[in-house]
Amino acid sequence: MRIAYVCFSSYGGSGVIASALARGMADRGHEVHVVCSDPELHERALGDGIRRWPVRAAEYPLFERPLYAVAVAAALEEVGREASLDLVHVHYAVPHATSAYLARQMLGPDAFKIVTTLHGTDVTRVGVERGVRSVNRFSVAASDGITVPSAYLRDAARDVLALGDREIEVIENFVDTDQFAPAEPDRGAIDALFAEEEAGAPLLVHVSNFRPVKRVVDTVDVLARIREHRPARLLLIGDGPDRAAVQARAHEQGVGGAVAFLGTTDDVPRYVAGADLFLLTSETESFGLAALEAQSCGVPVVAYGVGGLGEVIRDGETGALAKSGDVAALADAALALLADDDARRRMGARAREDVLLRYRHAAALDRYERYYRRVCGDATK
Ligand code: GMT
Repeated sequence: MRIAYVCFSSYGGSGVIASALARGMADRGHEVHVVCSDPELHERALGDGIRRWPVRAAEYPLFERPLYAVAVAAALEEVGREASLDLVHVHYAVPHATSAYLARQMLGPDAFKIVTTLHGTDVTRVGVERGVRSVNRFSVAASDGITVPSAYLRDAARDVLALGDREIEVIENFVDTDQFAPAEPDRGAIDALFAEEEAGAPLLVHVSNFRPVKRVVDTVDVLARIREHRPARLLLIGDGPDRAAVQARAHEQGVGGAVAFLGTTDDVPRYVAGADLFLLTSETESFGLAALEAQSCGVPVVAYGVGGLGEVIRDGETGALAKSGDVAALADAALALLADDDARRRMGARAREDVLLRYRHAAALDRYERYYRRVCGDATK
């Protein structure tokens, strides 16, 4: 098949999934194109044999913002014309589903089929804002296929995007289980990130883009509560708008020496695999790719039980879930696991087994391939 993927370049699960899918489909012999603002950012994941189409959003003093949605449509129209596509698979509906729709209107109804994968806040937050909702609903409904990574998001999408009895396919996210694998912690490298007196203390790790929805400040509050009972440290990976607030909270709580900020890194698996526990404090999460990556490393996840996280983390088996916003309950769950090394290791081993059983890359590629064929029917060119 000839497939174009559309995704954001910024750090985020939807871009990770889109670029891994693009790579996997190219390896299976499909002709693959990727449309995004800055394909360089997905360079490592994409590799050779995939054609990149940068989005060139026009800026002009009259416009308050660059015309991103229009530029994605223009790029897709160009790919469609040159490559005679079978399928455009957009990741994150806003505004990609709209851009794909517009490109197809320009090229003609048989130009390509459109599959939209909804990822989270394109349904639960920005996708239902007043200035977006009607266009988002229309564009998602106009897609030939709709997929979501969890049953939770399927139900939410049906409800808030008013999709009626429209078929929505649940295809769970996946992880590279070789890249995210159990490994001996690099103790020297980890100790070097913290104050000297914290060396050797149990390690909690959190990875996110530090947006308000992740409630990263809560991770510091959880650490502070844990430290009322025993030593522990917290490694924060990633960057984003809330970073300064998190730093300020660590200072306020008097745990500055026990909190390290690594920023964005390509070395995420190395640090996650070295954790005793992974901490996730999001107020909503359609799936929680970071939790899946931790489980793939054999690290139990302690999280608020929101959105689709209950599908990814089996409470009491592969991790522990607490009521949303209940910092004390999260700290208690972490304390119980830190107090019992055997139980924690057993949980980590079960987490890894579960990932190998349910979330392998190859199995997800099979499912997407079957789905693409169903959507395209006999229409592949
Ligand atoms: O929805 C977002 O705010 C961004 C999006 C992203 O690009 O990372 O995150 C969503 O998609 C991920 C990949 O499917 C999921 O793992 C995240 O849980 C989901 N985020 C939210 O639902 C907040």
